Order: sequence, then structure tokens, then C-alpha cells
Amino acid sequence: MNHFFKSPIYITKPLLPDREKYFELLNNIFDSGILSNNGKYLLELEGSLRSILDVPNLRLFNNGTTALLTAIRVLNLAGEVITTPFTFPATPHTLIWNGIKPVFCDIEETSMNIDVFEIEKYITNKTSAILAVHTFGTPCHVGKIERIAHDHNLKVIYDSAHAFMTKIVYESIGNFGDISMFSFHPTKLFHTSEGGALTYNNSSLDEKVQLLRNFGIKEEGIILESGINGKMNELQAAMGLIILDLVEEERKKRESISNLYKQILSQRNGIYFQQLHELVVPSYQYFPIRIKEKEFGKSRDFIYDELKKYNVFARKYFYPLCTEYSYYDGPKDFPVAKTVSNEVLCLPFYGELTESDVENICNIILG
Ligand code: T4K
Repeated sequence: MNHFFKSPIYITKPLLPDREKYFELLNNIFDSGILSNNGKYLLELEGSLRSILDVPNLRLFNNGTTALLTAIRVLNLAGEVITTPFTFPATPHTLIWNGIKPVFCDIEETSMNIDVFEIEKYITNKTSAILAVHTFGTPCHVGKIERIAHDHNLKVIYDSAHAFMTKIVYESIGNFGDISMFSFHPTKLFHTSEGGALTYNNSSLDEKVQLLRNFGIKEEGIILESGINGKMNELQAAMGLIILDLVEEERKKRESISNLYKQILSQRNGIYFQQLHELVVPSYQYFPIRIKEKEFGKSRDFIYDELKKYNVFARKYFYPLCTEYSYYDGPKDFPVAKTVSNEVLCLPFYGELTESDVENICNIILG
């Protein structure tokens, strides 16, 4: 048990703002008495994020799920939407909450994203959109999805919860599809304690996004849409402004950690990494591996339990598949997603992990 960690090692450790800096902004918030509803820090953070993500339009929300719920309403989606079963429950649940049937499509093994060569077989006269996830920050095949959407007159929403600062060549991930959603939950590299955002190229959507985020209220006494309360408050926005300054350094640290994991774990057969195209700038959000039991000699579940014995809490993102949820009674035959879901394990991944921490974790895995 010499690899035992004294303190638990979780999948992530949120970046925390310098206390003094945060308290200074909190003091300003106290002095102003403005705690929410398009306050100064919200507007400042929206501006900074537009520039960092290189997107023309961005609005902040109180979490990624509310943002996604809103995006679906903004585009007037209805009927059926094609999506992936290999995702967090929030993805299909936002469709169901909008009265839409999620139609699941299998995934492609190396990227773990929706299989673009399978999508068309699920299109019916009820299909209104494709809701694809850039799983673990790895971009979907955006070109092919755009062509399918164009040919069948469908909208495209990208769940970019994991893809903060991902780029395809030089293009920000937030510029693809009709709308992209980002999550700023504390488990995300950039966070606002809880939060999210929508980005979109079409500026004419902006008014509706803002209306739906604020109960549909245009101004006092004028309610134009059946909106929701999706507003981010000033305490969240202030947190985000300070965390933003820490993101670049955190990304560099995660890059080194990712390289070290790969270097050690690739010494043995049976462990696979998510494939990234060389022209993609990664988000460094998660570090997923896939353990093929036949080649490696031990199963994903064995390694997950073994790590726990040493106080290391990896996560089986995403297991079970959305098609295995107790309430779901649709088709379940998605062989690639099923295999990936049984093999995947996200390892602890955050800048504070030391080289020796990573080596210890790898030693536990390699046994
Ligand atoms: N779409 C996709 C593809 C998503 O992955 C998500 C969220 C969404 C949409 C929805 O976005 P949000 O509405 O959440 O903005 C976590 C997160 O809650 C969730 O945001 C995230 N994806 C998902 C992949 O992971 P859990 O239930 O697995 O997290 P939890 O609370 O068990 O945290 C994991 C570990 O992180 C803990 O063991 C300890 C550590 N931790 C966590 C928190 C919250 C901390 O150290 N500090 C913290 O404050 O869902």
C-alpha cells in the first residue's frame, strides 16, 4: 500500500481565486448593492469571454443546463433531436424538458463523439436538430454535421460543456453550429462556481437569448416570451473574472500532466487515449483512458476499485449510457457506445497534481 494517498485525490480540484482579490470584488458588490440582473461584473465577464473565445456573441447563464434548455427554445426545436447516448444526463434531459424526444445515435470509437456516418439513418420528418457533444473537449466532425444539417434543413447545437478554449485549426469551437453551450461548473477548467454560456454567430438570436434568460421580460411591464430565470449573478461573475487569469497557467500544467500520463501508461498494451487531430487545440478538461480488458489483463471496473483502495477517485464518465437510464424504453443497440462506456475511465486531472502523484496513480493502474 506504499502508493496510498493521505488526502483523497478526486478527478479534479477547482481553481480558486486569490482570496484578497475576490474579497475586493465582493466589497464592491456590497457597496453597489447590485447582486444580479446584468450587473457590472456580468457585463465585464461576457466581454472578456467573447474576446478569449473569439466569438461574436456570448451570454452568461447560471449553469450549463439552463443555458442548454434556453438554446433549444431559442431555436424553436420540436419533435425529435438526434444526439449521443455517451454523455452526461443534462444533454438528453434538456430535450425532454422541452418536450422533445431524444433520438440516440451510436458514437465513433476513437473520438467518442457521435458517429457522423450514422446520423442520417435516424432523420425522420419529425427531426428538428442535431445536438452533438464535443466529448471531453474533443471536437465533433463539424464539417460533416454542417453538411447533414444543410441537406436536411436541421439546426445544430453543440454541447461544448467540456470544450472551453478548444480550437479547430485557428477557429474557436464556439463558432460552429447554430448555438454552442459551455459549462462553468467548478469541475470545469474555467468556472464561475456554477455557470454556463451560450455562443452563436447569428447576432439576431441575441435578443431572444436575453429575453428567455430573463423570464421573457423586455422591460418593466412588457413580457414577450415564456422565459426562464437563467441569469448568472454578480458573485459568480466576479469569481469568473479572477479565475480567468489563472486559466493559461492551469492549461500548461495540465498539458504536462497529460504528457506524463501518456508516457507512462503507453508502456503497456491495452490502455488507449482519446485521439486528437494534430490541428486541434485541446481543452485539457478531462484525461480519459480506455482499458481493454483482453489486452490489459484487468477490467476498467477492477482499476476503478483498485484506485479507490489507494484513496484515488477516478470517474466512469460516461457510464451508464443515457440509453441505460431506468426511465428510458427506446432502442438500446449502440454497440460502440456500449463498449466505450464499459472501458472508459477519467483519471484525476488538475494542475496541482505533482509528477510523483501522477507516477503513483500510474503505478496503481499498471499494478
Ligand atoms: N453537458 C455535458 C456534456 C456535461 O458534462 C455537463 C456537466 C453538462 C452538460 C451540464 O453542465 P452544468 O449544468 O453542470 O453546468 C459533474 C458536474 O456536476 C457536471 O457539471 C459535469 N458535466 C459532470 C461531467 O461532472 P458529477 O456529479 O460527476 O460531479 P461531482 O459533484 O461528483 O464532482 C466530481 C468530483 O469533483 C468530486 O468527487 C470532488 C470534486 N469537486 C466537485 C465539486 C462540485 C470539488 O473538488 N469541488 C467541487 O466544488 O457531475
